[in-house]
Amino acid sequence: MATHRRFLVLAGRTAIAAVALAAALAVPGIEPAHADSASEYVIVIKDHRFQPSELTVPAGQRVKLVIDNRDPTPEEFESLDLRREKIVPGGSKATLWVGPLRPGEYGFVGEFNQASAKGKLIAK
Ligand SMILES: [Cu+2]
Repeated sequence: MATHRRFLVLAGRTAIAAVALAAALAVPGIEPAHADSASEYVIVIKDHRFQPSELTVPAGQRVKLVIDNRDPTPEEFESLDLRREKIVPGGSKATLWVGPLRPGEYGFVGEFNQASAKGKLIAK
């Protein structure tokens, strides 16, 4: 009986852990309900350059970035400042969320073409 009860306690803990894990894993997929096209910013990659290379976004709120890679080759959007990196295959778009950001400048590069693909986000 004692063994059985211990099993139930363990099973209960495992279930709680599983639920907690599922919740934790689900978090990156949850986007704020208020986010819409008003807070969406498009950065085009063309000829291994970002257009625009400087982009002003609102501080203090989540910002949706759409990286539109119009080159035929893949690029990796990478920002140590924003702690983001994302590979964007040639001819495709990728979405990433950043922020809420403190006011300031946040550099980013195209890791596969760092000589030309450079830019920064300015949060105001
Ligand atoms: Cu990288």
